[in-house]
Amino acid sequence: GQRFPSPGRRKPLIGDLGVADPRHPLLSMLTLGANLGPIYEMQVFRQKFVFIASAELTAELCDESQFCKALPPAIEALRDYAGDGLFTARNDESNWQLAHDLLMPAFTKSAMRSYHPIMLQTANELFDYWDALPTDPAGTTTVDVTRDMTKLTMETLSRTAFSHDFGSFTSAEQHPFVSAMIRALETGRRKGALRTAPGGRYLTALLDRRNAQAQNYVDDLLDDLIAEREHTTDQHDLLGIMLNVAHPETGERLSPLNIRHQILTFLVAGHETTSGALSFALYYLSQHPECLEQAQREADDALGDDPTAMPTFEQVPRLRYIRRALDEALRIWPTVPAFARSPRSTTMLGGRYRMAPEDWAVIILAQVHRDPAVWDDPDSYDPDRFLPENIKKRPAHTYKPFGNGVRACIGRQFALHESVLVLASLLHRYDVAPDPDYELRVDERLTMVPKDFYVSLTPRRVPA
Ligand code: MNH
Repeated sequence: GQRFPSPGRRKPLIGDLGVADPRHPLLSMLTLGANLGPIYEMQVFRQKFVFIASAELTAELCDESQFCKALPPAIEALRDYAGDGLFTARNDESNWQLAHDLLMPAFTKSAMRSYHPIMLQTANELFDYWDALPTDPAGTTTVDVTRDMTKLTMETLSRTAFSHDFGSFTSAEQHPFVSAMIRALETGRRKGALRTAPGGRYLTALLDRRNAQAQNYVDDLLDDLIAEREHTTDQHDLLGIMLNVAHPETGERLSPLNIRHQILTFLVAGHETTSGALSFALYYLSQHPECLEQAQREADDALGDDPTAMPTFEQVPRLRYIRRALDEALRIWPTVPAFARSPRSTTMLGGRYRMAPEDWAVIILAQVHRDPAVWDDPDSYDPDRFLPENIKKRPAHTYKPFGNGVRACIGRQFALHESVLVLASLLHRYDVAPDPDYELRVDERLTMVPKDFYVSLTPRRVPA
């Protein structure tokens, strides 16, 4: 077939394997793919990967009439855990439509209204947890942002979706599920890379064996979550809907196995993504005093004199600057760093590149979101890029942190509501100071999050 530019010199057998950092495959693309143009490729063993770096080709791939979601090897490998759950389901698998139809009502505006008090309560527990940490004489405390945002989003998700308390704030350590999940995702990624290697079957079996303990832990946790609710009939959360609601037209229900797949999917998709978004937003705000000030002023104007006040449900969507600060953080660091697309029938992408239905291309979001054809000074942080008048000036499909079309993120409103609510409450309650020596480093799992990122928080007082 057709060859696209690729970084480095391809070696026999392993192909381009040596050129990318195996711990940061997608981050590697930001440097390796920097000068390769809008489309490039890498070959790992016998598997060829095609990458998309330009906004123009992305826009074309986002045309749902011609293209659809694809499952590249790393996502395909996750099917060993998440099966036909929403995220890893193939487009034509009947459980996708069934679960999508059943679960959409859990993501409507009125559903968000019912989650709002739980989100507030969970954020309050995070603040109480921070307030109980040791402080310096000025009352300032230093917090591990990504670790603690992960506690928060994990807890919010498990309480809203499964009415289950993970007890995340009772220990400084991360919840064992989080480490087990990271392990499983890492194993999945390696399995994806090794699938076509010589001895690949043996190597993937070895990886599975090394992951067995983490896998058992996750399995037990899923069993417990289901057992807690098995004999109840309520439909007030995601789990209740999955256990007790039949499709209004077909009368079909989710199978017990599929419910396990969905629980795991939501536990994984629903927390680290949002935690990363919150952490990157706080990183950029802490680095840009003028943005921080504007965000804090917006929170203060909405919430008044009491530093512990939090937004009402109706106030959250009106916190426009904080929302823009978040949108801009997700532009520079889209926490789901890539998604893949296939053509519905053989076509010429960009009028030049032949793609058949069995082909797929991986959109590298961080590259696309920094395409200089669309974004001025693309590496600089500027929330005002998301002012309505500026959004209008850009072509469609140039900003895709939540994916595209029918397979786009079902949790988008959930994530945005939670993030804006938490940022506003946090900035109203504390003054935020960055660690002056911190240089942003990014950890890559299935998602991207800032690494070892700390800020100093000083509780604000009611003005005299
Ligand atoms: Mn989410 C799909 C990004 C928060 C549950 N999510 C996707 C996709 C992207 C994405 C991109 C599409 C991937 C693809 O095309 O292969 N999601 C995010 C980001 C955040 C996020 C950047 C936070 C910020 N996601 C959430 C939350 C939940 C969630 C919160 C659940 C409460 N996401 C999903 C599910 C899917 C998905 C489920 C799969 C949807 C489908 O295919 O039907």
